[in-house]
Amino acid sequence: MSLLPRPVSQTTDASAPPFRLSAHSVIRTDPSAATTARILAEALRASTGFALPVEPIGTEEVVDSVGTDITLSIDPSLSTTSGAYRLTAAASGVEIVGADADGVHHGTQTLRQLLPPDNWAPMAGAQDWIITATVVDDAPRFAYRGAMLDVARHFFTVAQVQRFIDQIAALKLNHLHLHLTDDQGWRLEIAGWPELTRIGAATAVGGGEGGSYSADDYRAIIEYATARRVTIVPEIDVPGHTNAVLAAYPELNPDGVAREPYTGTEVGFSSLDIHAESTYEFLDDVFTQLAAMTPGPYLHLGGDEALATPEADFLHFARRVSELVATTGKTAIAWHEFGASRELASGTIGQYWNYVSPEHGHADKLRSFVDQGGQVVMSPADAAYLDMQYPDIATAGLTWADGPTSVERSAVWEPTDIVEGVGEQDILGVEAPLWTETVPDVQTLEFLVFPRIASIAEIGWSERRAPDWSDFRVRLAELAQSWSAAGIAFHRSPEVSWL
Ligand code: TNX
Repeated sequence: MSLLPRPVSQTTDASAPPFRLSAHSVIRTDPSAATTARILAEALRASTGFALPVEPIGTEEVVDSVGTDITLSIDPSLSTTSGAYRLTAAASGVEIVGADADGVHHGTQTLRQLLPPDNWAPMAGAQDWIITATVVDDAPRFAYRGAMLDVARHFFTVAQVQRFIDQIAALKLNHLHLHLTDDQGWRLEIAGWPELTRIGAATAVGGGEGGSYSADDYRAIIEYATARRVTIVPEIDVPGHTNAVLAAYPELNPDGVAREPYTGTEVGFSSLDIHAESTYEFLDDVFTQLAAMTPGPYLHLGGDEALATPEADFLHFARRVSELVATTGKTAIAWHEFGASRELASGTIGQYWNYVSPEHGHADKLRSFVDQGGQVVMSPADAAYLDMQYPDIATAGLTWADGPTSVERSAVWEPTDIVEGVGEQDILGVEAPLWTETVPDVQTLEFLVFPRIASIAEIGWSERRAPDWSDFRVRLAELAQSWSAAGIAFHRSPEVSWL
């Protein structure tokens, strides 16, 4: 099997005896990779039916050494790049050495791509679990490789988010941005603000019942993600996209009157009251609590499409709120509109959503984050947005970002070629967002996300090269066999010769 994302190097020796996973195989692990070992063992037990005990390295007995073990270890001297690993598969066993715990985790994802795709199928039944003798040396290009899930327009349960985490982690993505609030819903319980979830969470696009995460739910998502080396990036979108808050708390409106709940799909009509001190007291409480609940380094504060906020107010707000988030000890991330302010908290990260060829003004706003000591995350809407329609079928998705997005278009863009003056060192990484105005359920989610999520994985992970669609589409077809085995309802786009 070939690999996606493409590794730094892979050598394969078809003439050497292969590795064979068996009923005698043991997973041996360095203590600091024990969680990764447990997760690997649980997955492979489910498909192969083998016992696959997890044991510490160094407890082997000579009689045990039948050459079918998988060994996970950490060696910081392997590489200074977090996430780097080396995988060696031979008749004598599989060795995965990570530069750190992330590296071991990524190595186990490579292992699963090298095994027959049925290792993703529950109870796959008897077969030859063989890997051709191979050595993979690998490391990521960008530190931030993300997907975004909008749980505000339509709500997704903890179990559904966890399934999504498994799916992105398999592609070596390591950040999940949760868009937790929007006009149509507020999805996270905040102590002392019960109406946010009592009123603000009771709606969704199209009039569905909505939903929200309790503090325990949020913790369950965080723990699940952390075990899979995925950092949760929570977003509270302000000052626009705030109708749900304004419906929940009349006192946050300039006229003191609660807004009507909203279940449509327009954007740009709501705004917090920029001049009321109560707005900042509210936000201080929300972001302080969110920081305490979130182990990752980032809090996303939105900032997009604040079309109902006068420009001077927006600049004032951007300065204050980026400062307020920085005060929590986290690094703020904002959509690139915040770059209109030249007084952001130093180090604020900008997330770019305009096109691969920037329209007027957008590039300047992104560059402003770099000028102010921050990095950027690239999510060009016409290539990276997962909620755009496919060209061949209009059942779900939007078309505003230069029409439908083909799988090829999602795969062939280069992050450093978009905004002049924003180069490799300025780019923290890439992210593919799924907005969910047209996504009411998991089936639609998987249809839009797969296969295009593989493109962001490759662009974020693999070394820069001239895009090679003909090579990518062949590896994509192989990868999709594991999606079929896992029961993922991916879109069988006519651009790819599915196997
Ligand atoms: C724009 S681009 C939005 C979202 C919508 C999305 C739909 C950006 C940061 N915001 O509010 O859901 O388009 O594609």
